[in-house]
Amino acid sequence: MTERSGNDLASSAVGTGENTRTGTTAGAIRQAVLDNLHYVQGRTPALATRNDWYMAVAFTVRDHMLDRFIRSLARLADPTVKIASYLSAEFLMGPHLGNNLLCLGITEQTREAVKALGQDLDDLLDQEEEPGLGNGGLGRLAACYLDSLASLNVPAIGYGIRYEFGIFDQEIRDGWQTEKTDKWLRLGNPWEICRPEIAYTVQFGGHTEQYHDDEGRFRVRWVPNRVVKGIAYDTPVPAYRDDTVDLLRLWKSEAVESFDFEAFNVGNYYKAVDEKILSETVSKVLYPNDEPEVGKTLRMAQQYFFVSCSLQDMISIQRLRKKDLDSFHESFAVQLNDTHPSVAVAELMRLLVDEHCMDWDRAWTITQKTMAYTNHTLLPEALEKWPLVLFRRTLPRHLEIIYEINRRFLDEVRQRFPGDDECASRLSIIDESGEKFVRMAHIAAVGSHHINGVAALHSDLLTKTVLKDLYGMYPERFTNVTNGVTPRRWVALSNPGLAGLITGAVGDKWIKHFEDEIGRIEPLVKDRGFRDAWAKVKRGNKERLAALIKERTGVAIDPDSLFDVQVKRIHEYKRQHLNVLHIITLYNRIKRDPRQDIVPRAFIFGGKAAPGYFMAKQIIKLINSVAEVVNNDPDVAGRLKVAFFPDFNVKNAHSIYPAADLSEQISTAGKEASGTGNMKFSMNGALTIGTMDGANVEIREAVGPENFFLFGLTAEEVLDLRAKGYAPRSFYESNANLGEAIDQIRSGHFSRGDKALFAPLVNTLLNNDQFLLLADYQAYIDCQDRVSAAYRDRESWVRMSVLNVARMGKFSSDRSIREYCEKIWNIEPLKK
Ligand code: F58
Repeated sequence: MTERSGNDLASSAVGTGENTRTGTTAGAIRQAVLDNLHYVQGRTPALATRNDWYMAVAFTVRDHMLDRFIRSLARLADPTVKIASYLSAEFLMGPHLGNNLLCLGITEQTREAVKALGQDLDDLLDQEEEPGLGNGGLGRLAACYLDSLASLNVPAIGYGIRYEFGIFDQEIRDGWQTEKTDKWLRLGNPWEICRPEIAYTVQFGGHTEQYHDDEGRFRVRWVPNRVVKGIAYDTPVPAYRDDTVDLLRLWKSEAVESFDFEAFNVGNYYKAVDEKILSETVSKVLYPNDEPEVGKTLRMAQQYFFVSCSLQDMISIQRLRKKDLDSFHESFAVQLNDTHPSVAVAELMRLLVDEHCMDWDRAWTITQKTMAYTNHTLLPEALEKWPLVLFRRTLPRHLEIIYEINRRFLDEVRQRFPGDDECASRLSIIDESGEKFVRMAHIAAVGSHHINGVAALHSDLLTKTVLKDLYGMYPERFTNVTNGVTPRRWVALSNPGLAGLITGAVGDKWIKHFEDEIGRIEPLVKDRGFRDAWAKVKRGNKERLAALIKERTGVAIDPDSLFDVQVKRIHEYKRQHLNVLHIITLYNRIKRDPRQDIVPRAFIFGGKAAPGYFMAKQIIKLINSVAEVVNNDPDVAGRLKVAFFPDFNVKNAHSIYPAADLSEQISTAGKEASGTGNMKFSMNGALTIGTMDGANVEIREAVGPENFFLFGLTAEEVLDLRAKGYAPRSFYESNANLGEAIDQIRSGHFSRGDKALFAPLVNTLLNNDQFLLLADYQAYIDCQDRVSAAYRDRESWVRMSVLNVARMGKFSSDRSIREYCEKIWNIEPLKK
């Protein structure tokens, strides 16, 4: 490699194959890393920190994507191309470096290149701080979908918020969760490109005025009392081994004028600074709750802020295409990821009618042809609604527009169901039963051409429960798209051992065409050598996880034990405490007969609790309290171990899913919309113990009922039991083992004698067991006994494990995205 000047460097990069900036040999990559270390980080190798090296490698990898990124961006201006706009308040992308290397196909060369520079690629991968811009499944789904959109060559933009602080970092202190601010931008973010010139103003508050314009038309003017600016930050999202690089565009809020020099005097100067701080708070922090926040002005401001920037951006792309707004819906398919962006319905109407003088009916047709809404919950309390008073104060013009939409909608309702005032008030976008609210699911549904749930059972239950009346009104709009996860990140990247084994056996097409190709490993289930290699991969993954758990928690677990894993947000409906009741039951069996032969298990938990969710925090404390007793009891002799892995996030998940033997998917039937962790586990060869809930139903059908441990009440039985009158105490009183476990928790057996500690949890179970733990307890224990028996026959277990992976093709997010394209967006993936 020759020495080059800075100018050479700038001009040599564009579009050529084997130059020093984007060449793919180890030598070229090595030189490019050195150049970036020098020209971007401003460091010599001798003084470079690990972060400097990470940044230099990251910039090198980004350089490799830019040419294709620029070309993909240019394609957005092509008027014949329809763009999928995925609007989501959360994108939980996970670390970028490893995934981008994988997609570009330069991991091994890069490993060699950094080795020649005295660095270890795994250390540099570990250096990356992941952007935790999401709470859980919903945000991670958005990230998997972007991966699939790119890999299927669908022109797409993910629009969201560039939170300065993402989901909090979780630490465990004395068994309790504590929260630390997530300062993910502290050391710089090499993946984003700030585009200060792509900026839009967003208005808040104030009032509206009616007037007639020069042509005598009735118009409304919105006079806001606050204005902020949204700046675009662009992150490339590469296809797996293909040319498309899609766009994740996140908005950061700023003051419109950072300093008002005109009015420079002491008083106004401080006012200007205050204004700047206030403006920047809009995108400051992700709300860490897994249920909607009612009445938080800032949360509502965040939603409107990113929706308005995104729609203005689409309009400006439409202008770039030299097309008028009459064909907006032909250029954009907007997907609303839950109701968080649903103010988009009113905002698009405002932009078309108020700002672009379109007549109402035309604007409404375009809006409905543009929007589609995905629902992610069946919990009635999780359906978003905003207090009307707050809505009027923050978005006065939008409230007027919503009233007009509602007036027309209710006319339709009354025509359809004449005389049924009850029905009209249930359907109304405005809830007037008490304090007035705007029902966001209703505005989303009324303004959309399609409404979908995220698993077959969920979509079906939606039409019978929380969206029943809307279904009665618009049955043709309802459909299902079962969730999926990307096999790139969740198998190829995070489980290199398994990926290598599969590729060695059937080639590597499965990574791009999981749905069609992964089934090719099924015949190998009969191959002894393949099964042994399979078991060896799992064993290696378990050893690595055991070492990590030792390092993070101090708990030593035996890689030969059954790894029984439950990782997900902590929530009562997900029933982590049912899992705990099983642990206590096994513990009691050992205490009764310490010498009995039991299957050793390591119970691994992970997940964050919303900071204000008292019961979820109790559950974390309970897990750690039971762990303390069980892990240290000499009678147990290490045969049961319990570990709470702190700070479950995408990076940690990479180590956890591949090491699991058993996947816990034990929510109360009818509560989990889909689940996606269930898919990640099964794709990595874990067997599932689960209820008939969410996508478990479809996973079981796909992998075969004989390869799935099913237990518990069905959604229908849950409803029946509740209707009959569910008395949890009767289960407690009639089941000795259950009674014993609950009494132990209550008596302080796991809390050093502190009887008060878990009283709230025990009282809830005994008196108000909403999630039917006690009703499902015995079925769960019996099923776990079947799991243990099955695990004793390792040969058969490995066979089931292979079959699980072989039959998971359907759960690739590529399949989900193809369905969105066909059923909802009317987009054909671009042919190359
Ligand atoms: C999840 N929802 C569902 N919401 O619970 C899960 O079953 C499903 O698989 C997943 O969506 C993807 O469809 C979820 O993660 C949130 O995190 C919201 C964040 C904002 C506040 C309300 C909850």
